[in-house]
Amino acid sequence: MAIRMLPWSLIKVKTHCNLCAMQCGLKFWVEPANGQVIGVEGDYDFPTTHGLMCIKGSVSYKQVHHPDRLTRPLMRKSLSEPLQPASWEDALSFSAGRIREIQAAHGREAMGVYGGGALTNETAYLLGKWARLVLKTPHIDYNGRFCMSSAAAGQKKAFGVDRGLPFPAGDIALAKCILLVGSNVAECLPPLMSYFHKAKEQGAVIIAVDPRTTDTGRIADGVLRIRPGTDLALAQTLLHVLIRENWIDRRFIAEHTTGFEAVEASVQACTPAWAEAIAGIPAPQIEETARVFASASESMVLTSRGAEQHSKGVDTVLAFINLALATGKVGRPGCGFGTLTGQGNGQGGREHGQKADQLPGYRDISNPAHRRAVAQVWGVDESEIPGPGLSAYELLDAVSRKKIRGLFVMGSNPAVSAPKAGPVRDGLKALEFLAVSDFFLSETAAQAHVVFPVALSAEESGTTTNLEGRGLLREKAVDPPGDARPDWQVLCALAGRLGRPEGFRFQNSEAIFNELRRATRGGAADYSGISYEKIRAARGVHWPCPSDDHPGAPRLFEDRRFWHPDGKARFHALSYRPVAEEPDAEYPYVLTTGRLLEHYLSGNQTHRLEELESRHPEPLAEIHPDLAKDLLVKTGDLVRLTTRRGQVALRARVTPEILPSVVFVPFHWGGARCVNLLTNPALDPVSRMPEFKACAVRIEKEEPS
Ligand SMILES: Nc1nc2c(c(=O)[nH]1)N[C@H]1C(S)=C(S)[C@@H](COP(=O)(O)OP(=O)(O)OC[C@H]3O[C@@H](n4cnc5c(=O)[nH]c(N)nc54)[C@H](O)[C@@H]3O)O[C@H]1N2
Ligand SMILES: Nc1nc2c(c(=O)[nH]1)N[C@H]1C(S)=C(S)[C@@H](COP(=O)(O)OP(=O)(O)OC[C@H]3O[C@@H](n4cnc5c(=O)[nH]c(N)nc54)[C@H](O)[C@@H]3O)O[C@H]1N2
Ligand code: SF4
Ligand SMILES: [Mo]
Repeated sequence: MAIRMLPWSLIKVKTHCNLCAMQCGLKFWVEPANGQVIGVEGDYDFPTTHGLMCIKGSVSYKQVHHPDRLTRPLMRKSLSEPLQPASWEDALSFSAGRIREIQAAHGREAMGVYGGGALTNETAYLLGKWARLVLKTPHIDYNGRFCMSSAAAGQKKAFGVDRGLPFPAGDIALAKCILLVGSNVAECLPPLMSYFHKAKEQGAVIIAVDPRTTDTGRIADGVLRIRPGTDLALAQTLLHVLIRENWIDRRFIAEHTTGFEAVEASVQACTPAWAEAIAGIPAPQIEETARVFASASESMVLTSRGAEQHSKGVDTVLAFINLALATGKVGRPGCGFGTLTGQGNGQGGREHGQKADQLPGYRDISNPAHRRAVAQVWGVDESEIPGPGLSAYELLDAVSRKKIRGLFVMGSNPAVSAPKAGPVRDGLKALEFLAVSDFFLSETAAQAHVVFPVALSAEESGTTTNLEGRGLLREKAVDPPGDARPDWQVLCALAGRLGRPEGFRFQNSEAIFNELRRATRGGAADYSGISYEKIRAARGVHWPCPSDDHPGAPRLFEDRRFWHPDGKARFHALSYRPVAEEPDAEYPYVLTTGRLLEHYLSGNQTHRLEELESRHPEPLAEIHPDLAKDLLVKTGDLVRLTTRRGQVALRARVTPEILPSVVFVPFHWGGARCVNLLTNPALDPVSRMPEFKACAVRIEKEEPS
């Protein structure tokens, strides 16, 4: 075997993985002679991940020089023509022309913008500013609506602030009991497992709540196999037991919270027998969970999308926060409630104004004082900033109803990731103008009139904020290929063509970040004291960081002061409600959806990498042996899944590690294998999160044709 020598001149550029919210610290190996990224290693100095990464991070650098990269703008006047390479000049002028025409004929609000949690803070900030000042439309939202919106709304209601983990990841290792609800850490945030392992070594009890026993469940001391969409009943009942046994901290409740009396009354009828009937978890397991949670010196509740992607996601989050508050297990190391953020910049992406109801610094677009603060930085009158717009699914639905006639998508692939994807795709196809910026041609970009080829994170510096609220810097390692440009340059160029260049003249992404710092000053997510230099020196700075000499705030609520004006956390009295679509005679099972280790979201970045694709080349429907027996199906056989919204045929994987009444399908595939052709867009009334995790499904054996 030939030994490949690494060039002596190899440069190692410190950066972070461009996929999930772990934002693993990596060093890209760059060969200076040809400006190629030729490898990667873990960065042992990055304090959150200590050199760890997952299989995706170990090969994701291969995106940089991938032959599928978009290197020239693509364009066509109508969908009946193929996309053709075009110059930037032509693509930008055509786009500006179409936008002008649409807005002249149908009003400003006929244009919509759809962003993503993968965008850097700089791009997310600029996209929000661009939608509101250049397009002057209220309709900008982003894919995080499908991701963190329920967790964010719950934390904001209860604590007055939303930072996914209000403590550093290292605190997980200090917990003695961890309730992990709807969270598959082992596949979705693999390096975070090191903290769970450490906690276990130090005697922690881990209880997972999931309809499946995943690799995460395998390290747990117990898995509560819950019926999808019933976590609220479990949380209510855990609180019932804590109160019944007097395992609550009345002093903490009196000093640091409000609203407990109403909550106490609201869980009176929530007995373990009641929860067993709803959630399918044996009553003794619920009693035991409450006992372990209460008796541990430090207990923690962590939720992820399994608990949150429901039409009652916010109430479910609030119910689990109630548990932490009632036991006083908040605000000291090893204790607390947290949500595990998903996308690379899922945290920063929801702070800087690409969400329909927000302005930078986690400000509220309906609050006059917040609007004035941002208007001042933008140099406009407050009245120039539009009000709140439509949420992500409602925006896509407005496309179907022709209320939105033109759409600009940056950093998302809704043709695969949106619920009820059939009508969403039809809507995208019927748009008068669709522009997409991406570095690979996604299923959404394939429906566009204009595709802007953009830089990957290795090709442009920019900041992200990881799952602990730590602002990070990804350093540029190489130049973008061909004519590809950073996202922010596309926005600035279009601003010029649309006659609004003021406020969109930047030399580099650091200049945008410096404006973002000013725009966030005084907001909840205050970045004003964070700078590129400071991040470089400290390997990240946690917000809030309100001044140059402030070190950042790894732990919120340390002095048990919460962010409501009175410093107290809020209990919320809740009442149980079932999933929007319960199984019945026609659709007798529950379909739930989620992730696999090897693929990332809509798969546009991972299907192209051989090492990942070969390990998981197709979506499999996980079903229990009892169900398989009834259907006369074995692993590898084709099954047809049918819901009220569509049909999908997939191969089955028979596994005892799922509830017999449930089918699990990963959502990383588009086309006819897209599970979102089946999912239910029933929305949470507060967060507008769709019910990705539970709908009624029929399953039949499909005879090969
Ligand atoms: N490999 C990989 N990693 C990723 C991603 C990826 O696509 N691939 N995406 C990133 C992103 S954006 C996100 S948001 C995170 C998501 O991270 P997770 O939320 O951990 O991932 P999911 O697989 O969506 O769901 C977690 C678990 O919820 C369970 N579940 C389903 N329904 C229910 C229910 O009703 N109640 C409960 N308690 N559990 C339920 C599923 O069986 C699943 O094991 O992962 C991030 N990391
Ligand atoms: N059934 C089901 N559906 C789900 C979920 C589920 O659990 N079940 N989970 C939901 C969740 S949590 C999420 S986060 C969404 C995510 O769903 P999507 O928003 O579709 O996520 P991605 O596949 O990451 O799409 C990002 C697109 O932007 C590109 N991209 C990445 N980085 C950049 C960048 O910096 N600039 C630009 N211009 N483009 C970039 C990628 O190549 C990709 O094409 O899916 C949701 N949909
Ligand atoms: S995908 Fe997530 S866990 Fe894997 S290397 Fe990238 S940031 Fe780390
Ligand atoms: Mo997500």
